[in-house]
Amino acid sequence: MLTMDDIVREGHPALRKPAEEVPVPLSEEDRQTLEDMMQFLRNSQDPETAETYGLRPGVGLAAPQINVSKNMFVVRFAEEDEEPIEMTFVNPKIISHSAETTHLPDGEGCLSVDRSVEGTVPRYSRVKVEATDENGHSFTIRLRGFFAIVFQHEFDHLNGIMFYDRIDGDDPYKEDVPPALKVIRSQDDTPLSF
Ligand code: UDB
Ligand code: ZN
Repeated sequence: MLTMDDIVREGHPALRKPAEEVPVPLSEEDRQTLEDMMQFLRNSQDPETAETYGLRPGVGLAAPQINVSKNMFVVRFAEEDEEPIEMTFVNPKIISHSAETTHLPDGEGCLSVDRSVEGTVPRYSRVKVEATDENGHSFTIRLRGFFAIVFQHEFDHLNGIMFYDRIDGDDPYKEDVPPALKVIRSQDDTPLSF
């Protein structure tokens, strides 16, 4: 099983490298990796298992965070008294998004970041996404609310972007700015995003 020891932390090059397209249909290895990632989220959300293994309760995990540089991630969360929603995104694309932006009032954290970072992270309020599931079937889905925020956080990991790249350094709690970025340049000076 995956534990916190399998999750790479800030400073690891896998977190800054754009991930590779996943061949479809998925290999047995890629499907197993996704299953292990989802099991990590389940374990981390189970208070007893989380306590036993020292897991932070995760709502999303992207493959680059376990040093697998592939375009895939898993998301899992439960609203009170509801069945948990589990979703796997392989080779996701944002087809369109709202003009409206949103943010979590208390900012964001990350399983790969062992410190708290002040400031809010602007996200699109709604995104329309095209992706492939773990069985190689493509689907389109509209996301809003917390789900849309988690999706965008994980999607950023596939492009080497960390949540704090999107916090305005001069005004960390600035409201209603588009989720654009200043160009971040990797060590070999190739732009990662714009
Ligand atoms: C998380 N969990 O899993 F608002 F029910 C975070 C950690 C880093 C704090 C473990 C989280 O935000 N849980 C949460 C938040 C709520 C309501 C609720 C549970 N991630 C995933 C991650 O690092 N993926 O790469 C960070 C989240 C910050 C915003 C979206 C993802
Ligand atoms: Zn993260």
